[in-house]
Formats: sequence, structure tokens, C-alpha cells
Amino acid sequence: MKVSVIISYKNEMPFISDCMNSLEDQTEKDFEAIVVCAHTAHADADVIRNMDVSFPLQVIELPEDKDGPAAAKNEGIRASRGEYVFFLDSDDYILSETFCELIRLSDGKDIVAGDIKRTWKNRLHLLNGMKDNSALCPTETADIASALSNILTSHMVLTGIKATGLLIRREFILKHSIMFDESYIYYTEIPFVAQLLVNAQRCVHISYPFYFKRLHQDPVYHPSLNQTMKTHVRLTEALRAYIDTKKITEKTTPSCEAEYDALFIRFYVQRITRFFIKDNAENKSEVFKKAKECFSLISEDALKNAKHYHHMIIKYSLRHTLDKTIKRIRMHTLRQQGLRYFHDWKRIKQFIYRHVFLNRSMNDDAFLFESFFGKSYSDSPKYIFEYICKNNPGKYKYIWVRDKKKKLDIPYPVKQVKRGSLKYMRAMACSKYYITNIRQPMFFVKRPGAVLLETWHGTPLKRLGFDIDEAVFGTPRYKINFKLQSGQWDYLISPNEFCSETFPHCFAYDGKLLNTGYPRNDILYLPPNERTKLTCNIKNELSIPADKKVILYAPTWRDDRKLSEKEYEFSLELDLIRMRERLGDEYVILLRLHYLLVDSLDFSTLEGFAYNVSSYDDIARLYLISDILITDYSSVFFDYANLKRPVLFFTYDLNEYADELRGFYFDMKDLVPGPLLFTTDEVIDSIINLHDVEKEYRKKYDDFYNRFCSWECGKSSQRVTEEIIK
Ligand code: C2G
Repeated sequence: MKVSVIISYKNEMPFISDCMNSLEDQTEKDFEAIVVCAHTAHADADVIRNMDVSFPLQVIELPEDKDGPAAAKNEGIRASRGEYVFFLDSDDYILSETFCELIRLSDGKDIVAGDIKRTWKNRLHLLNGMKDNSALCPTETADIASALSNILTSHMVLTGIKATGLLIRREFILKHSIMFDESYIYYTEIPFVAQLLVNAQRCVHISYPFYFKRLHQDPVYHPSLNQTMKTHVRLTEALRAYIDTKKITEKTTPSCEAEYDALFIRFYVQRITRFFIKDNAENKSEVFKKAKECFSLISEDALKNAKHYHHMIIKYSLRHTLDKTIKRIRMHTLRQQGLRYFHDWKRIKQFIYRHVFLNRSMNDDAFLFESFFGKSYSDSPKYIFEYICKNNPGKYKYIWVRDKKKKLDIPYPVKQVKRGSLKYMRAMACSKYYITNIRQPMFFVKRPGAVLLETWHGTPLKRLGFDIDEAVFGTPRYKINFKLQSGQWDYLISPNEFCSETFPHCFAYDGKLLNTGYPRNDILYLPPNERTKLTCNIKNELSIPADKKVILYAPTWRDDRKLSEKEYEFSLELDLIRMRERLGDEYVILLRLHYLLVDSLDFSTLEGFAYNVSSYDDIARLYLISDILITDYSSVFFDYANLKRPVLFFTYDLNEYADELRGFYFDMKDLVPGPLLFTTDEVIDSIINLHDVEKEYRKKYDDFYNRFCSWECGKSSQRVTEEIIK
């Protein structure tokens, strides 16, 4: 047996399939995997035991009195039989060539080390991205001193040092009794690696990322160990690891002293000093005391070679109290920020927001409304606004956020502020009520007494927020930011029971839910005569012939078609020319793109049949004039179903969308109240045979309506308003 892979496991179930698949795909097959599970993971251990893998797999459960990654790794060493051991964490994964390449260089070596790359991506996305990256070329270093030095300098700070990713000769570990120190909770790998490096006689380093360390996007439901540990405990332990490491390396050559010191200096300046200046950081003095113990261990040479500020702040910390040190660090940070602010108007505005506008008094009568980034006067904020206006004449001041491109067409006297402008910043700071259907910006500070109503914008079919395994469309901080934002919401509107069950989890939200139905759907419950009149008016407004029936096509956006921030590409897969040929006598079609899609549709050749209504503000008014809705995975059908009119689903990319991009809350086939169609001809046939389609789906439609629409009755705006203005 060439390699024993030792995998420590605690609660990484969402990630372990990537880890195991990366082993399954190894080109070198001569290895065994030993998964060592924490005693708390008994159920998961059974799941892992039953995994369908083609390599020998041993699952060990730690007894109750043994815990932590150090104990797990030691147990793995004891159970291993391979010529080499290789540590792999259960949330990480490796390239399929990893073992083959490391073994190729192993001949009699004590250690063969590849690099570790940190990533927010899952394996599929990472491998897809790597296909285009032919520029990476591995270089090998076998000279012992340089190899050891490379292993260390490939990490940016002390805490980056890992035992994972190293192919280590088992006999060598046993001969020198190198084991993990179980008194450490987190940084046991730092002294372990120090033991390896000082004892190694032959070592090779290959500068290529064979090992991928997964950073966790979800600190709420799937936190990594360092996201759950208290920061001061973690930092103090890392400082202890430096002290222990210096004891190990002290008397050996090559000592790697310079590398360890440089890693420590960066760790102090980049991590610990940042911790000191945080207002809510706990036990700073304990960490400072331990850091002071470390300063005397740094060699003069390492200090001289450090950056000027790094050198200075270490000397300063050594000589001064914690309070004085914090003041010094703050001064430096302010100066750095000032330099950055000076070049960036956006930051200057945020500075003014924080330091000027937030100091002004809050206007208790002011309402700030925003819908879809200010792109339209629409959705629930519009209907709540109109309800408040009509019922409280002259009582409140109203401000609407608009985007840079156009002024909103609002039939009431209101102020409009451009998104991102200083006036917008002032309105954000000084309005008591903020009502929005999207997430508020990250700079927003919720003032005491202010009220933030999140209306949200649809019943999700597509998984949302914390329920998305891998948010490929967002930044790595997508979930972390989401949690910070939902933590500021005072109220969240829910349109149905399903949302009331799902929203707390997907938004990690524990505030008040308003089980009122959607204000934006009030318009769908107008009395029949008002509805008929309004329908005529809207058709006239859009110049749609009164004698034609209307098809509304409203698709959603695709996460992987990003053009720029908040802009996605759309390709029209419906063949409109063919639709006109077969349906044009009876129907017109309205094309309504999602607000994130870039509208590049040109219908000049389809005049009189196809209408581009993408820039029409309020889709609810389009629902009213439509006889049929065609959509895909958009939430629009949950709202449209209030009208009990036929819905067709043009799901030409169903498998890709459901499996690779987002995942759904439901099996679409079971849920939706209309047929799933994959070609234009199928869509046309369904429209021609609409009567039969309606008959086929009647029961399903009724069930769907009862489940998702029964809270709506035209009074949601009133119910919401009564809740927020008590
Ligand atoms: N919308 C629209 N036109 C479209 C698609 C959507 O005007 N062609 C509007 C509808 O009001 C819809 C809302 O945008 O309800 C949200 O659109 P979705 O397609 O459902 O997509 P998304 O913005 O990702 O929101 O909980 C809902 C989810 O968050 C989905």
C-alpha cells in the first residue's frame, strides 16, 4: 500500500462528497482512506461507511474522551498501513493527479510537499475554472534547505501552516515519534510541521496547488472550526504554537528560523493588531500578554528584514501598554483608510453617511421606498406606499429611490433620490421607515428606533440564500453578508405558509414575519368591474389590440450568464417567428425580461405580434391583461396563479438549471400547475390545445392555489401598514 489518506471528520457532510470524489478520481489507485470521525458524528460515520467508493475505506469513531483534529489525526496514523501518510480534511479536496505526482517524486524522501490553495469554490466549479489555466507550471526543489524554506514561505502567515497536502513517509514519523499535540484545539499542525521539518533528511517541494482548502461561505449552518472558536482563544493558541515551534527549531540546522519569524510578524500585524482595534473584541489583554512573550523570540535579522511598519509596531508593542499600542495601530489604520478614501468618491460618501448624516436627527415622519434597485415603481413597496398615501393624506413625507437612468413615474408628490447619491445617503440615514423589496446595501446602519420592512420579491422555487449549497453567482461573502443584512430587518412579509416555513432558514432570519400575503398582489383582487376597466386602460396604454388574446412570457435570469455586477445576459430560445405563423391571428405576445437581464431584444420584424415590455414598471399590471403566462423558474407563476389563468413552463434548460446552478425547493414536475415544455412547438401545441391543458391541470391548479395563494385577498397592503405603523 503506497498511501494512507487520513481524513478527520466532525460535521462536514455537505462537503465530504467533493473530498471522496477527488479520491475516487485519483489516477494513482494504490491508496487507502481512513476517515476518523468525532464521537458526536456517529450517524454521519454510518453514512460515510456506506459510501460507494472503489478504494479501501476504513471508518473509525473516536471515543467520547478523545476529541478534536489532533486526536483524529493521531488515530489515523496509528491505523495506517501505507508507505506514506497524507492528511486530507473532509471539507477539502485534491486534484486527480495529486498522488501520482507526489509519489513520482517520493523516492526515499521523508516529505514530498505540494502547495495548498485556498478556495471558496466547490470542486466542480474549481475544475471548470482550471481548464482555462494552462499557465501554471510546477517547479521542483529538492535541495533540503530550500525545500523546507519553500514549504513555509508558501504560507502567508503562521496560522496558514498545515500538515495537510504533505506526503509523509510513515516510517519517518514513527522513528522520530512525531505526533499531533492533543492539548491544542486548532493549531496542532503548526508544531507538528515544525517537528517534521527539523527531522527531515530528504525532502522535495513542488510548487503546484495539488491540495484545495475549502473556505466556508456559511458561518451560520456550516461553520468551519475557526468560525466557531472565539477569536481570542484562537489567537492565543496560535501564539502558543509559535512559542512551541521556536523551541523545536532552536537547535537545528537548517532551522527555518527566518521563515517562522517572518510568518509570525505578518500574523501579528495582519491578524492580531486588527483584533486589538475591534470594539467588541474580548480578552485583548490576554492576547497582548501572550504576544509580548513572542516578541523576544524574534531574531534581530527577521525584524530588520520586515517591512518598516511591521518592524516599528512590534517594537512599539514591546515597549508600550495595550492601550497605547491600540492608539498607535488606530492612527496607522486611519491614515491608510484616509489615503484609500481620498481616491474613492463612493467611500467618501459612505464616510459622510457615517460621520455626518447619522449624527443628524431622524425624521419620524419620513418613509423611504425602494423597488428592484430603484429600477421601477413597482412591487410591494409601491402598493404599501399607495395605501399609506391614500389613507394618511398630508401626514408623512415620502422618498423613492430611483436608479441613475430614469426618473420614476409616480402619480403622487414625492421626492426621488438617485441610488448612491449623497441625497440617497441622507435619506437612508434620516428616514425612520425604510421599505425595500431587495437587500439593503452593506453600508446601511440601522439606527435605534428606525423600522426596516423587507417585503422580499417572490415565493422561491429556486433555492435561496443559506439554502443554496454554493452561491456561484455571489461573492464568497454572499451568505455572511446575507446574515448581517437579515439581522437588520424588523419585518419580513410572507405570502404563504411555505414561505413562512422557508424564510427563517434561507435568510437565517429570526425577526417578525408578517403572514399577510403580498401587497403587490392586491391589484389582482380588484372588484370585477374595476378590474375590467383597468385591463382596458392598460391594453390601451401599451397599444395592444383589444381583439387579441395576450400571452405574457416572463423568464428569469441564469446565474452563470453574468456580464457585470447586477447584469446578466439572456438568449431568447422561443422561436417567435414560428409562434407568429401559428398563433398570430389570435394572439399577441409580451416579452418581459427579469430586471437583472440586459435588454437587447429587437422586435422590429415582429411588429404587431411581439411587444417588449421589459421596461414596463409593474409586472402585476401585465398579469392583469394576460390570458396565458409562459415562464420558466421565475417566481412569477406563484403570483399569476392568483388569477387562476393558464401557466405554461418553457424549461428548455431544466436539468442544467436544477442540478448545476441553484437547485429547487420542489420537484418541478410534481409542483407546477401547468406542463413543462422543451421546444417552441410544444409551447405552440399547448396554446392551441389550451382547453385540454386546463382540463388536465385543473385539480393540480386548485391544490396549488390553495397552498400558495389562499392568504391573498386584496388587503395585504392594509395589513402590512397596520403592523408597521402601530
Ligand atoms: N420579475 C419580472 N419580470 C420577469 C421576472 C421576474 O418583473 N421576467 C419580477 C417579479 O416580480 C418576480 C421578481 O421579479 O416575482 C423576482 O423574480 P424571479 O424570476 O423569481 O427571480 P429572483 O429575482 O432571483 O427572485 O424568492 C424569490 C426569489 O428570490 C427569486
